[in-house]
Amino acid sequence: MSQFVDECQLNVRAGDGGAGCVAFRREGPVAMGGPNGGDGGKGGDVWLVADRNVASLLAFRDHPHRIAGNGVHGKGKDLHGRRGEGLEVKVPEGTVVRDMYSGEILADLQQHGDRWLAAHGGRGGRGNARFLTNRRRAPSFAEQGEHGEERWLKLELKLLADVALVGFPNAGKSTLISVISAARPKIADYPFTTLEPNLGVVRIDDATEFVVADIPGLIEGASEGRGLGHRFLRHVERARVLCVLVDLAPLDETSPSDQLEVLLAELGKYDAQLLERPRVIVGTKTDSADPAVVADWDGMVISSVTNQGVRELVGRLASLVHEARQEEPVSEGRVILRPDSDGAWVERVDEHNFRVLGRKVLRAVHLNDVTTPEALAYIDERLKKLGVPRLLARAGANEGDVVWIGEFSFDYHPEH
Ligand SMILES: Nc1nc2c(ncn2[C@@H]2O[C@H](COP(=O)(O)OP(=O)(O)OP(=O)(O)O)[C@@H](O)[C@H]2O)c(=O)[nH]1
Ligand SMILES: [Mg+2]
Repeated sequence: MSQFVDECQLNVRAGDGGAGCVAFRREGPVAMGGPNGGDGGKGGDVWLVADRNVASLLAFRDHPHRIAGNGVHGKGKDLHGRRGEGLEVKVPEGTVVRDMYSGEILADLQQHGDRWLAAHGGRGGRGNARFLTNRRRAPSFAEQGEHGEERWLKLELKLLADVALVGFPNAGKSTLISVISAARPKIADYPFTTLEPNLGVVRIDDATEFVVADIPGLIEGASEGRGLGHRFLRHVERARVLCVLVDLAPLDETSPSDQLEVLLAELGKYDAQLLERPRVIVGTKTDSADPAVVADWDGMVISSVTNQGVRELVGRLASLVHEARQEEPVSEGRVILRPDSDGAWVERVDEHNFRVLGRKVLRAVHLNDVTTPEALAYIDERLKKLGVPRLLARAGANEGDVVWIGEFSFDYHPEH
């Protein structure tokens, strides 16, 4: 039943932070005044937000990349760069987010409004004005902007039907779903062709999407377990809207009104609340039906062969689904937190190579210009504050070993 699980890959990239600026005030005759380089703006974050109007992961199939805006670089005269624009990616309720490589579950976005920070925007670099100290009157360096986080995610969704097609065997349910969605169930001119439910996603545009379930035909007595229908009434139970198909050209010539009566009775016997569910009743196969029968039928009609009435039916279903979604109570959206790994740790790569990990440590090197001695001294100070020398000593590093932080490497010199 893998078709009930929708899956896709999603690449999220947060914006890069803008770089800090190195600049100095000009004060009349004084060639160089104090530092006034502004900070870079923070890069935009990418959030995943559960939205009940999205029904599937189809939107990501062909377009798996989602990118937030970069922060703007700082300028002189203490001008800070603007923040990058954040991005909210709408996903269906019930979407489970995994890391694509490890498979680890990162978030479970259950209900409308639940949100999860998928990629952190890079911090903006600080301008040289921030590095002014008594000892450092004319700081000649500023921080780079931090790269925005980028990662591949795997999204999974158990599809739930918004609309259930209900009708006698052979009423044309599978044919209809094949016309309005990409589902391709088996279709044949004998009853009980469909043995397992089929789901199809009807996508009108980015904002309107719903899932339709084509279930095996119901017969009289289904609610007591006759035929195949009983097992599948569960799917009907969870659907927001019912679409009852009445065959206007039935093989056994059961009249449309008799069909409708039996179908509604079976639904009601299974669960009385199903009769309260919004529903559309539609006569099928108008193209091959007796015109007198069609004329007698008081309600919507379709032909999946000529497409007559199909567009109207889809529109009607979409608006009932939309109304039903709006009526569902919305609780306060939760923010799904992700474990914070701000601390630093050391991994031994091999005998003489060590790798230091942790967000703050990586930041200290990535944000800074590693080419000027002044900036290097500043990085050294930061690493000491974060306890990196102590961690290296504890991990067994010796004089002359190589220490990797991000893309940079340093020789290790223990403190005396
Ligand atoms: N002329 C005509 N035939 C149709 C139309 N819709 C379906 N049929 C035919 O009716 C027969 C049954 O259609 P299905 O879509 O398999 O019916 P079903 O409701 O899924 O049947 P079960 O799966 O057995 O419950 C097939 O031969 C279809 O080609 C229609 O609009 N016009
Ligand atoms: Mg069928």
